Amino acid sequence: MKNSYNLSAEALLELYKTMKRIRMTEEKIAAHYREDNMHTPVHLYIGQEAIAAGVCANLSKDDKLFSNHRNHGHYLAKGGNLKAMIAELHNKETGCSKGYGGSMHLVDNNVGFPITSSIVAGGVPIGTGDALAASTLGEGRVTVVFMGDAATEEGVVYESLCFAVLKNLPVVYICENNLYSVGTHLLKREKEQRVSKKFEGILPVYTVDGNDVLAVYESSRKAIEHARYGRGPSFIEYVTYRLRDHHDTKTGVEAGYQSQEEWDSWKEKCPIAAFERILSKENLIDTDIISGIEETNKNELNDAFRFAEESRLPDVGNLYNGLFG
Ligand SMILES: Cc1ncc(C[n+]2csc(CCOP(=O)(O)OP(=O)(O)O)c2C)c(N)n1
Ligand SMILES: [Mg+2]
Repeated sequence: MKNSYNLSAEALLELYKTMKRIRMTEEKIAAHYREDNMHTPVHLYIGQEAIAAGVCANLSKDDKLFSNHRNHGHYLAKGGNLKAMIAELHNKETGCSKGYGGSMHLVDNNVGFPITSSIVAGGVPIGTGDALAASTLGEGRVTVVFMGDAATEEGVVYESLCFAVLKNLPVVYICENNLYSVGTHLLKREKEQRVSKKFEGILPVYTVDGNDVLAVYESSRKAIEHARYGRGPSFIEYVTYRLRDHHDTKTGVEAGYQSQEEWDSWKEKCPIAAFERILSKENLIDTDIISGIEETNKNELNDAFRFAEESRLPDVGNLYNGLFG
């Protein structure tokens, strides 16, 4: 049965569960990071969960997602395996990238997660090339490329967008504008706070509240359908904020480049708390249901960490396997 949001109760709850699972995973990673068992930088996704959850709810496993350094949420929302992700962060052979990649290089062909580039904007031309392959081979699938606001400052993004338009490729570019590149605010780098403005005139662009999971779901649904039915690429800018430091577990306030007022105002706009209010108004959630979801996530996370800790490191003899040569 559909409600006023035009989504079934199950679909709404699924969006909530995905966000909650990502948040709890990131919090657990943060809590264990200082123990020094994860020899990898971690770029936490806390505060941005609505984007991965809303976009990926419109993708099938065959659709491909090209991510960036902040990829944990993208991987989980795309159907990635939690145990394999946590093992990868521990550099274990049971990791989704066999322990070779660490946090910034999650790869899983089982769920349409073919490569993750930590070069800012690196995934944009690669994803565009993948969309060319999908279109040439008539595969009927869609490619989604995630990038940050700073990635839009790289020339290769213009080249990729123009090429995708020229070839009418089935690709959706998702920009998570969290206002920062490491510790530098967007307005210290660019004249405009709306990064999609730069691409107007190249392809259809949209700017959407990235902390509103329903707005994310609906806007990406339209763009993904547009691409799937041969009507070409589009670019969506989701405005959001990360509530932790660029690649550490503290906050940007503690790191010294975000003001407490700014951080507080975005904490107020937490995408999960906002959606909880909507779901409880619709009588779809209550404290018991939330506790049940939290309990499930907690158990699943404990299992995943145990699995990672008990797994073996990769064999040094295999170091050169799986490389392009
Ligand atoms: C080409 C390149 N330049 C610089 C870096 C160092 N670097 C890593 S992440 C990052 C900031 C990226 O910001 P943004 O694209 O907005 O993504 P966010 O971290 O905010 O999610 C930078 C400058 C890099 N990895 N690649
Ligand atoms: Mg950014």
